Amino acid sequence: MGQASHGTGIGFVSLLGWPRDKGFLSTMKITDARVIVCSPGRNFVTLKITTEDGIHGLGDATLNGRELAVTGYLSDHVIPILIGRDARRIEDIWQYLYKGAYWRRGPVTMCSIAAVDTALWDIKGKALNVPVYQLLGGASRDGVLVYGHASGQDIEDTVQAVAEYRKLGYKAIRAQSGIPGLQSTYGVGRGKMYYEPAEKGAPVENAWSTDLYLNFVPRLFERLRKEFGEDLPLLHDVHHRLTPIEAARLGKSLEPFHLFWLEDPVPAELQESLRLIRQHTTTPIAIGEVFNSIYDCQQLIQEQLIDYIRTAVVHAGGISHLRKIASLAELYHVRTGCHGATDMSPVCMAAALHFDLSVHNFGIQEYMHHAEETDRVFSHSYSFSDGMMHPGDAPGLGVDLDEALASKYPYRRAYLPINRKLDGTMHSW
Ligand code: EZ4
Ligand code: CO
Repeated sequence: MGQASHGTGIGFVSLLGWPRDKGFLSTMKITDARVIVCSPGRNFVTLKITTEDGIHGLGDATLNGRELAVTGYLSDHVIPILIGRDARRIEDIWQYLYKGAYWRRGPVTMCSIAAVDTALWDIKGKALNVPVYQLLGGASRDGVLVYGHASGQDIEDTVQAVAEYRKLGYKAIRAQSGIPGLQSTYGVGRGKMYYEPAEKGAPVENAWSTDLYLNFVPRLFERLRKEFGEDLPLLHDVHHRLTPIEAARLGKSLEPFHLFWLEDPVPAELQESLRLIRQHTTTPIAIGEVFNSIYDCQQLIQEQLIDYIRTAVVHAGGISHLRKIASLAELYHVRTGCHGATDMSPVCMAAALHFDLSVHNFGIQEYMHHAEETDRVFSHSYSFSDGMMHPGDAPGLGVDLDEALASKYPYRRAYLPINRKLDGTMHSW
């Protein structure tokens, strides 16, 4: 029943007696949905849903390095069962795709559901002529605090990069630095204002030494505090590279420099491992950019093992699911800190900003501005000023996709780097 009976006039009468195919109001049927893959600076996957009244909505579906798996999931398995559904029933469609798949969770599934969910929020905003944040309860703050990425080849280079970010108005800054003795490290790449780790061809191989890293990082932050004083919020991303006891040592050694957060100190599949880190340090912990559901962070939140939850709209089931994660987190004094690197498209960035502006327990938003080609393909109403961002007041998400221009940037297979210890052992990147 459901879709097939729409408009036939033969009503299915449920056990409660309500003719389910009629509903209380008229419907707004989905008439078309398409996946647009483009590579303006880097690869992006976007879902575009159109309704019978001509309104369209966009959802980001980009899964860095595994983009076409999501494209196939959407085109082959989701779009055929979306056509004809009522675009206004966002929660019901979310549950239809989640429960209806039988198979639970996973990045490919959750990215696909996220894309549909995000596009439907965009459509609802446009249909009601309001920005999405107004549908989410309205603004809880005047603007969204963001942090930028400063990086350098060595400590002095990084000090300079942080100074440049301050000049640009940033009120919070993540600092990553090259380490003497290692050819490359996470977060230090092409260009000062921009870090895009995915490369064409086979994955680049980085070399790693935990010993060199652990000795080096406290020196970086000692120098940064000396230069910039006590008040500048500083962040650092470990990028899943330590064991729990190593992370405990790092957190402890960074305490004098009171970071805003230490990100992904360990790979977090083993959630109880965070207990060990917590026993040793008061450095705030942020985790979750690779998580795709509330079940991935339930223990971390309920045991208060983290301070910031980093799940992103595109990778964790869309605006609807992220709100549930935030509500759980709110109970436990955990705040949000959405992933916002360049491998999430401006559609995701806009969705994150609507979420950030509205959700009560917002903490901070990562912001790494996109390449110029990206911004030309995805024009957007969000803006940055004086360290803060705002999603703008355009109806819906406030992002448009120029499909003609997008078609000039065809997909190019690219991979994130891999990481090996100095003796060749495979390590987390
Ligand atoms: O390396 O998004 O905090 N930000 C990050 C990112 C990730 C990339 C991987 O696709 O860790 O820069
Ligand atoms: Co990170």
